[in-house]
Amino acid sequence: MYPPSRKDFISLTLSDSHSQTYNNGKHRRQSCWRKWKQLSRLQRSLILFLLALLLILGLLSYTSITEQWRGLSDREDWLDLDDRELKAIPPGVKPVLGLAAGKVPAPVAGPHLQPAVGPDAVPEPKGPNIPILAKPPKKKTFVNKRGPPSLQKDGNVSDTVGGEKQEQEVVREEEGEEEEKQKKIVSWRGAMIEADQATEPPPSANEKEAAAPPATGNPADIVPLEVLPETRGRLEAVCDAFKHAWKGYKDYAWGHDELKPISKSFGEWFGLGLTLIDALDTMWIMGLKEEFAEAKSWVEKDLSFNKNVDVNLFETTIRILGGLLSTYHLTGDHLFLEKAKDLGSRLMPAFKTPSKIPFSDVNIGKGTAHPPRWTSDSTLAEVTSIQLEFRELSRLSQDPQYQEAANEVMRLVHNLPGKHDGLVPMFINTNSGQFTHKGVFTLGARADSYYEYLLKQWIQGGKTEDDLLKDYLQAIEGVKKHLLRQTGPSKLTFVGELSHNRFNPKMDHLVCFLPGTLALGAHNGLPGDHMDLAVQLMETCHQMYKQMETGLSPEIVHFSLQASDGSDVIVKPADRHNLLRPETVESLFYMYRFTKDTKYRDWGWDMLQSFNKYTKVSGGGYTSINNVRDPDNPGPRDKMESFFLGETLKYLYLLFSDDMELLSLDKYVFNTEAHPLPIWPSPPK
Ligand code: DMJ
Repeated sequence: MYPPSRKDFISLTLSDSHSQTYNNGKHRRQSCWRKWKQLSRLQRSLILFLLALLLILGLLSYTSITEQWRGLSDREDWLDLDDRELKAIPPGVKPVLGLAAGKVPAPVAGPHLQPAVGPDAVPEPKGPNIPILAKPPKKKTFVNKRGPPSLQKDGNVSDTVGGEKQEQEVVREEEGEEEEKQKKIVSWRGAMIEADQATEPPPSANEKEAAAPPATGNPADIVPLEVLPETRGRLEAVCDAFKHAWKGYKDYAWGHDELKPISKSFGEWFGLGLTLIDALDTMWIMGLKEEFAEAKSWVEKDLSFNKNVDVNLFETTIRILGGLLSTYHLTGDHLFLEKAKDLGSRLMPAFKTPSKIPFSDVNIGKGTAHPPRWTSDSTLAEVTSIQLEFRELSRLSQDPQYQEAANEVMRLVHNLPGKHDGLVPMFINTNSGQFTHKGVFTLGARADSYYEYLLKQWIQGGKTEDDLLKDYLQAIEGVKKHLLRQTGPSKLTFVGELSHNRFNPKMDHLVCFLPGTLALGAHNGLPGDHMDLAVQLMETCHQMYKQMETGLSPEIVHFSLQASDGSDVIVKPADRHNLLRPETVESLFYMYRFTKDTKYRDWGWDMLQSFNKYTKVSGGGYTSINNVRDPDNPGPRDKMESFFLGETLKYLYLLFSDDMELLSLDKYVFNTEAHPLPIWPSPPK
C-alpha cells in the first residue's frame, strides 16, 4: 500500500470544534511568541501601531460598505420580487392517494409545475414529448440567474491576506459599476436581466444579504431570511475547499481532464478539460467570479471537440454536455450553448447501431462509434442516463434528433422483457437490443442512474410522460420487494443486490443517490412511503461515513444481517477506498430542502471536515484515498475526480445555503452529475 506522504497534507486550522489542528500548530505558536519577544520595543510599537491603523481603516470601510448595502436593501424591486416568489411557492408534499399497483396516478397539478425560466425559456412545446423552444432572439436574451449567499464578509473569504485585499478592492471597484447596473440586474433574486449582462459575475454577498427579506424565525419557512453566522461559516468553508481544489487544478492540470494532486501533474481521459467544464456551474453558483472568468476564457479559446479521440458517450454527456447546458442556463452566455450543440452533434454517431441502443464509445473527431473491445453490450445505466441532456439540447437547439434518439432508447427499454418487478439487468446488447447477463439486480454501479432518470425525465417533461412514471413506481416497488433489508445490530435499512435469486447484503456508495431521488419523487406527489424510505436510507448512508475511522464512506459496504454481529457494516479490503464521491451529500441536500431538519446539514458538515482532514493535499487539490479505515495511513491515490468539484462541493454548498430558491427544486432538475437543467413548462392546454 502506498503510504501517505505526510508533507502532502496541508496544515489547515479550522475554527470549528470538529476540526483537528495538526501537530505543528503548537510549535508554530510557541515560535511566534519567541520571535515577538526577540523584537526591540521600537519594532513592537511599530507593529502594534500598524495593526491599530489597519483596524481603523477596516472599520471605516465596513461602515461605508454597510451603508451601500442598506441602500440596496431599500430598493423596492428586490423586495417586491422576493414577495412574488414567496407567494408562488407551492404548498408541501401531496401524496398520491389510492395508488393501485401498476396504475399510473394522474400528474399532480400545482403551482410547482411552473417552469424554470432559463435563458430563452419562452418555450413553445410542439407536443408533450418533444417541446422545442421558439428560436431565441439573436441579440437580447433574458435570463433568470440566481446568486450565492453571502461569501465576502469583510475580507474573510480568501486563504491569504493578499486574496482578502484583492476581494475588498473588487468589491469597492464594483460598487460604482453596480450602481449603473442595478436598475437592470435584479436577476440574482430571480428577475430578468439583459443578455449583454448575462455573464456578469454573481453579486457580492452583501448585495444578496441586503435583498433578503426579514427573518420570521420559523424554521419551516421556505425562504430563510438571513444568513446566520453558522451558515456563513459553512458556506465559506465549502468555498475554501473549492478554491483549494481549483488551485491544484489550475497550477498542475490546467486544461487537462483530472488533477493528480500528489504528483502535481495531470491525467487525461478524453483530453477535453473535464474538471474545468464539470466545475463551471459550481463556480458560478458559489460566486467565484475570477475563477469562472478564467475558465470561461479557456472554453472560448482552447476547447475544441474537433479531436480524434474516443470518448465515453455517458460520461461525456453527463459531465461535459450537462455542464455546458447548465452553465448556459445560469449565465445566458451563448458560448456554452454553441459548444453544447457542437458536442451533441458529434456524439450522435453512437446511436447508429442495429438496435438503436447506443454504443458506449464515440470518436468525436472521426464521427465513428463502437462498443468496448470485449463486448457488443452497453451498460444499462449509461444508455438510459443521457436523456435529460439530449432532450434539453433538442429543446434549446430546435433540432429534434437528440431527443428522438434518447427517447427511442427509453421506449425500447420500457417494452423489453427481462425486468424483475421493474428492476433491470445491468447490460443491454447493441445488436439485439435485448438485456444480457440477466438475473443480477442492483441499484449500484451500472444500473443506478436508470432509476434516477426515470423520475427526473418525468419531472423535466412537466410530469406528462406516464410510461416513465409507471416504470419508476414499479421499480421502487421492486426495490422494496426484493432488495430492501435491515441490519441485525442497529436495524439500519439498506438496499442490497439480487444475484440469480440470491440476496447479497452488499451496497455500493453509489446507491446513496436513492434517498435524494425518493425524496424528490415524494415532493412531486409520489407516495408518502417513498419519503419514509428516504429517511431510513439517508440514516444508513450517514452511518456508512460515521462508522468509519476516517469519517469517510468506503466505495462498497456489506451489511450484517445477524443481531449477534458486533457491527452493522463490514468493509472488505478491496472496497476500502473513497473516490470523493457525491451521492450521500447529494441526498443530504434533497433531504434538507424537503424536511428542513438541520441534522442533515450537520452530517454534511462532518463529511466536509473528514474530506479536509484526510483527502486535502498541500499545494492544492484533494485526492481519492485507499483506506477509509486507517486514519494514520489513508493512502492517497493521487487523483481528484472531476465530480468532486462538479458534484460533491456543489451539493455541500447548496446543502448549507439558506436560500431555498437558489436552484429551486420546483424549477430545476439536476442531472446525474449535479448540473441543473430547467423543468420544462407545461404545454398550453
Ligand atoms: C458521477 O459521474 C455521477 O454521479 C454518476 O451518476 C455516478 N458516478 C459519479 C459520481 O460518483
